[in-house]
Amino acid sequence: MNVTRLRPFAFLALLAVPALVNALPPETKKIEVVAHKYAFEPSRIEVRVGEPVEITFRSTDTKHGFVSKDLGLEKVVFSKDQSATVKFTPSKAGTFRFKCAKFCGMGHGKMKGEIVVTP
Ligand SMILES: [Cu+2]
Repeated sequence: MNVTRLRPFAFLALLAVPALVNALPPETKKIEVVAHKYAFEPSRIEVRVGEPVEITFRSTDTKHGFVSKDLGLEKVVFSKDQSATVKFTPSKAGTFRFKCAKFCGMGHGKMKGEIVVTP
C-alpha cells in the first residue's frame, strides 16, 4: 500500500494517545517513613483522594508499629531488619491520625502522625 495515501489519517493515532492515558489507573505514590524512638519521619504525609498510596515503614532502632483507625488501616509491626508496607487508596479528603502500634518505650505514646488527604 502507498504510504503517502495513509498520511492524512496519521492524526487519528495521535487522538488515541490521550484516550489511552486517561484509561490507565493513577500511578501509585510511594512514600518511605522512618521510625525511631520516638517519632515518625515524616510525621505528616500528604496524599490525594483516589491516588493509590504505598507507604513503606522502616525502623532505625527497635520494633515499632503503624495503625490508623481513622483510615481503617490495620496494625503492622516493623523492625530494623524487617520493613512493612501499607497500601491504600484514600476515598475522602481530611486529616487522619496514625500512631505507633507497638509499645517501644516510655515515649511510645508520643509517636503519632497524620495523613492529610486533599481532594
Ligand atoms: Cu514506637
